[in-house]
Amino acid sequence: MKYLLLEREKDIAVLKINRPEALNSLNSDVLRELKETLLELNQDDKIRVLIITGSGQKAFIAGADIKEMKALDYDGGKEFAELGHSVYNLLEDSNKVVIAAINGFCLGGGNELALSCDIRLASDKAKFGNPEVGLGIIAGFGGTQRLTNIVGEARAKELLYTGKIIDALKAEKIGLVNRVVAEGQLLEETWKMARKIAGNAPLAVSKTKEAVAYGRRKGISAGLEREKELFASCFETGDQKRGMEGYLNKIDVKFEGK
Ligand code: DAK
Repeated sequence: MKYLLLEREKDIAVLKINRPEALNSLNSDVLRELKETLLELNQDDKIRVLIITGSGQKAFIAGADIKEMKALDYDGGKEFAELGHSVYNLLEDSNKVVIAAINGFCLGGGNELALSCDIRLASDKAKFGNPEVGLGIIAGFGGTQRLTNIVGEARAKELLYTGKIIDALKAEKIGLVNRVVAEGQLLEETWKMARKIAGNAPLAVSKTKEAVAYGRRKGISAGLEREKELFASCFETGDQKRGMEGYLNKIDVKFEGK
């Protein structure tokens, strides 16, 4: 792969967008590589948590590649949108927990990619925004929907209509990111969270992710119904027996994902 670096350590993988000369902006080659890698990772049952970050000190992802987009016509725009949406849906629906470690500029399509992840941790140097309307386009990689779901309609509209850039503390204040940490500690803190999640019962974690997504898509009543079914299905797993025996006998448990 030309633009991605993938590392694995036991049950955690780190995927780095590696195009620092263009602030890790997403051209169609980067998006195609992302799609291929996410499809492969989804088949890998050993990986439980995926961390996504950007290469270099300056940017997580400074958006979709403006140089490439400039030449697009309607059909080209549609093709680009299909590709982008397929990647972002793969992230959102991944059977892994996906954590974005946001190390710098997180703009446009970069912010939309972060919004497709389960959890966002940001360095105190990170900057966020969706400046698309200043370029004559909309936040078309899911931004109008996911930003609204995550920060609420009023805040999403303000960001999407003004295109303004906000700092990490403001992003934390409005719920765009889970937590802000000192720049030098971003990866360490992200790993800590990843290990904590990876140490829990994998099926229980992925069923939780499924229940949350189900309710978001189909509404709360359907989500509550689905939650009941998923809860019941936990009692068919060995990990439920292991987890509860471990608790009652005061011993640490190694979950097996079965
Ligand atoms: N695209 C292409 N190149 C980029 C880029 C981008 N988004 N962002 C930065 N670069 C390149 C710069 O052109 C420069 O390249 P050279 O001139 O050295 O060749 C290099 O990265 C370093 O950037 P700067 O020299 O500009 O660095 P500064 O520190 O001065 O400024 C900056 C950093 C992040 C403030 C600035 O680079 C900037 O404003 N970048 C653009 C940010 C932006 O507007 N991002 C949003 C892009 S629009 C779609 C749906 C959605 C989208 C697209 C399609 N469909 C449904 C089809 C999404 C659109 C977007 O994301």
